[in-house]
Amino acid sequence: MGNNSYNADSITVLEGLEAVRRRPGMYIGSVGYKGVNHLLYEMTDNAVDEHLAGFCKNITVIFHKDGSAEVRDDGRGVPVDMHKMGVSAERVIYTTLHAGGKFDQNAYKVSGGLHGVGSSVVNALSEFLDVQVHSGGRIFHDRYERGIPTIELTNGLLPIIGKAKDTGTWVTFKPDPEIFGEHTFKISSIKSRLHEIAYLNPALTIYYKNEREGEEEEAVFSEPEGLAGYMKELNKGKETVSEIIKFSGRSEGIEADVCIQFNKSFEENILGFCNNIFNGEGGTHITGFKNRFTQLINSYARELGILKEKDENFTGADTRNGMTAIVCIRHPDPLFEGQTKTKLGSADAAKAVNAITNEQLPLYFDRNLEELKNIIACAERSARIRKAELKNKANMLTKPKFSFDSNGKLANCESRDASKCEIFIVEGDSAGGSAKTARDRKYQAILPIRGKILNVEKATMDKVLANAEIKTMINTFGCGFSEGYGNDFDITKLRYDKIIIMADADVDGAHISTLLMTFFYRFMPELIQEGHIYIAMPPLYKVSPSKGEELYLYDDAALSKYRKTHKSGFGLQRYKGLGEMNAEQLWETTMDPDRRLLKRVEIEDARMADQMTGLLMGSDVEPRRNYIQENATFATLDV
Ligand code: 1YM
Repeated sequence: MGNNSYNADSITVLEGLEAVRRRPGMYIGSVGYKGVNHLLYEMTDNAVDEHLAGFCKNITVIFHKDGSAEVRDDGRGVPVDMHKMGVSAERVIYTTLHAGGKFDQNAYKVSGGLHGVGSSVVNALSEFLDVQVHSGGRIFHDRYERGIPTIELTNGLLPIIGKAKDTGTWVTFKPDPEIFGEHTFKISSIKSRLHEIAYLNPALTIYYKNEREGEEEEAVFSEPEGLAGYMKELNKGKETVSEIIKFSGRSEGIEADVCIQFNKSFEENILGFCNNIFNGEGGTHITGFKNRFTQLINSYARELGILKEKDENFTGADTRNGMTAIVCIRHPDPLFEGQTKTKLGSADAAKAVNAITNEQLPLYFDRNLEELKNIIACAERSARIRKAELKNKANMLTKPKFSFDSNGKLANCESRDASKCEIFIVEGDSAGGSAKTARDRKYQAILPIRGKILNVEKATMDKVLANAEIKTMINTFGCGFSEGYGNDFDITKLRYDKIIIMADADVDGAHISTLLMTFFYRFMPELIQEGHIYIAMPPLYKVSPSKGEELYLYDDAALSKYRKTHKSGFGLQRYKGLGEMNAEQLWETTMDPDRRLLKRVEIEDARMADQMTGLLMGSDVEPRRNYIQENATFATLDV
């Protein structure tokens, strides 16, 4: 095929990219900051694929001042030679939707959803995209605007703009405001993702640089210890009761790396990854691992005489009491399902991980009997408490408390139509009082909580359940809880469509929100997954101009914007806490469904909160203060 056939095809090519621009959500999920981040992840995924193919060791990610991002890798460079379409292969890769051709031969591609079509999707949704390919001693250049090439080719090939000593691909792109409005990269999420990629790929180094005004910083993510390093991070500040156990294997064309360590907490924290993608909703790989682990522990416990003939088996939850684990698989053709398509659904993954665990873990236990005994002791402890709890729990949780202002605390709403009801969890009695006055009694319930709720990260299960605030929350929501001792959670019983955390817009408020998110993440994760948890966004400022209307401003960015248009002649009031607002103001700014701003808590926020509580509750005051101040506004809006 010659040039003409590409020209003819190029019409359909552009139509393809136009389809992406018309329905961006279909390709990248959202047009909020998550969509913007997704563009970056598509680019880094391509670079990570090149690493997995064995050709790239370093990836650089730079956020430029103009809102663009640049990703560089030192791989082979995107192919620039003539493609059968009659133009440089690079053009085909960036302009056609299914240019994953060669990629499909890679056994394991990272791309969780787009399977190599990523580059063209990013191109279609970018105001501009600039490519430099370093290969064969030369630098090739290409550029696009909203997916349309702006560089003229010579005989179908790219211009050469210089000599290169290295090889690799450098791509700079700017997410198109026509698609994403004002949304830009959420860099805190990107940084944790880059760090995660470094843990999952121990031979890869990732350089990160932010050049955006006021945000300048640099970091290097390199984790040669891999999953073991990740485990150390996850268990930081916890008292461990076993070594880090690591094993790997291959079964049915699926590779798995598993890392396990027990600590003295009573919780279970198992992270699943498939092809470098975090599976927030778990999936078959985790199920396969859990099932086999429980079977192994039970059979060892019997073999060692710890479980007698008359004893019943440990439950799955017993055997995972105090377990942190990372299950990381590579699958040639994974299937994702669930609310957010982050749950691994491939049935063969369960079988494979089950088989690999069964083959590898006994090799470790047979050589490390003491470790095995420590781990069985965790299961025994859990079983003991479970039996004691069973009696206790019956007393604690069966009494339905659903009355008006029970304990003098909950002010319930009148309606029993859960789909219309919402509950505000308010810190402090005084703010709680204003909220009770301000609310719409028909649909809005108020649950004041006193002080800081127990840090569920640190507390043992029995303490958690004995805590008054937590008991009240479990009773009030109506759907039980899930952790450890059997899963009693039933989301269909939820009495409120929205559970809204309302805390001060300051350091302590951020802390309380973090603790509550950790609680939900641990005990009622489905509430987050199904989108029932929100954070209320009280205003930070009220401006009162000498003429014109008073205005509430919700963040510092809004204030600087306001200052630009109103040089002087306005009063400025800064709200430090909810308590400073009277009931009417509280209603207008934070509670009225027609005017308020709510931020829906995503499982990612909660996962970060979960990892943050260690930091927040630790004894190091200084890093904690820094963290909270940097992140007091972590609830960025994605509306
Ligand atoms: C900053 C983004 O895209 N790097 C990259 C992409 C490719 C290659 C190398 C590559 C792959 C292969 C052969 C192969 C791509 N290749 C293709 C296609 N970095 C970035 N680095 N040679 C080079 O997979 O066989 C698409 S992307 F289509 F050619 F395979």
